Amino acid sequence: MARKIIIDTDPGQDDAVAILLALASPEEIEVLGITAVAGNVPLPLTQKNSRIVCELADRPDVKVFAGCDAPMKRKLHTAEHVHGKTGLNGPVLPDPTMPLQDQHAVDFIIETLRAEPEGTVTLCPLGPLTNIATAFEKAPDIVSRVQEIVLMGGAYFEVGNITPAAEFNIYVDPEAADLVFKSDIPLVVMPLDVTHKVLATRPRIEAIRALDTKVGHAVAEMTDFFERFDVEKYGSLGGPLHDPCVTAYLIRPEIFEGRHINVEIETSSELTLGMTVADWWRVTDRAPNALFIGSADDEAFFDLLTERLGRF
Ligand SMILES: [Ca+2]
Repeated sequence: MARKIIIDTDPGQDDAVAILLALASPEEIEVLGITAVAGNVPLPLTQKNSRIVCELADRPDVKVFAGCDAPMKRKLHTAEHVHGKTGLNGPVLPDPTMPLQDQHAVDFIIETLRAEPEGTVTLCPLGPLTNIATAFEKAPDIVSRVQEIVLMGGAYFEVGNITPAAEFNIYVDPEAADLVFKSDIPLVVMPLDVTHKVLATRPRIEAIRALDTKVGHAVAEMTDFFERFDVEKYGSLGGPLHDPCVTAYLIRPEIFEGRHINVEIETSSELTLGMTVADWWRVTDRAPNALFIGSADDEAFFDLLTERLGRF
């Protein structure tokens, strides 16, 4: 049976690929809705980009909701320097014609978790955790109803990409992340430690372009755009595909390996704000709260991604 999920997202080229991978995989994943949050770019763009991606997938029926436009307690930091001015720079895609839902994303999350049988809905945050934490704060009764949270965020060995100590999604709203990591919900975390091993190298991008479809060209152009920035920044062979690790995990968890450990979020230090303090070596007796992924079979990941994108 397909797993029911809500994708919480701030597209973002890699968010777009994660959404496409989910929508291409109905045997494993049923997308109940997409909730947009402010992150890589401001909310008016992330909700619009979410709809652009659904239309690219020929899925105007997917419900897209706009959520929080700023972190719980802080000013929004965005990442146009990575994703471009629109957040989806690279391909030229038409403005969406499908509607944005009237309901607030936070209320959709609450309503869905209350309506679906307990323990059957997985949350998939691909951006700052503001919508999720706000829903938990507003409706504490839904916390125990969540099956699992599979999220992209954090880093341990790769440390930080927005500050020397912090990964972007966690840094933008550390209070929200803290609330989620303390929720007692089973967590699967895709930190930079794994996403930096899943690189969109030139041959992999060309294999996707060679699908010679609307989606194949768009994804190749998105990863082209991403690659220019990341290759320069990290000196790597290609740009990391962060967010698709989340949806790939739902389809083929055996691609990934990690440790069940304690992970806590720094919320007060100015120097290390948003750091994911991961007890990888188990040097404390703090209780494990997350499956913290450290590696992936990157060949298997790109085989899966290319095969699924070829379905469009
Ligand atoms: Ca994202």
